[in-house]
Amino acid sequence: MLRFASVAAITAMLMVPAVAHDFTVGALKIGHPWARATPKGASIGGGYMTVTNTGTTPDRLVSGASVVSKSFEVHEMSMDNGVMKMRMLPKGLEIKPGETVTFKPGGYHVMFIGLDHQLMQGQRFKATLQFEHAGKVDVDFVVEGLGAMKADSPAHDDMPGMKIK
Ligand SMILES: [Cu+2]
Repeated sequence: MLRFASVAAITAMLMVPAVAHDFTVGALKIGHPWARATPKGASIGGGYMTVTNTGTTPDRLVSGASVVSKSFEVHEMSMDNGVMKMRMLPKGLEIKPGETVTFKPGGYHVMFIGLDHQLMQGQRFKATLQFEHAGKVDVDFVVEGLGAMKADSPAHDDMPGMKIK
């Protein structure tokens, strides 16, 4: 009896349709926004996602805001005298027509500056992305593990994560 029940439970879990964690504004599609868990006391955190421009004209991620931080910046990582450095992009980042830009650790990313609490794996929080032409869009960031390199926790499939706000 037990054996049958556990097989049924596993099958049922596999049957749960993965609800896409994508957002759309104008011709832009934002895929799987995620953030890394932060160490205790950290005041900054990184955010990642993909942005696809399905339109025929360029657009630009120029700024944003989040419910977990005082400010939000768009950054790039670049080599400077053999040292990997991050730099704020004052004019934001262009998304060319037909292009997908991947924000990922070690590359382009957004920064949550002035965190008001520690980000913990499995949490989700609201942020607003501001694009030059498409305008504003509210998204949910899912918090992955400390040092995560990509978004792969169950919370990402909209299973019940601990919503911060
Ligand atoms: Cu940065």
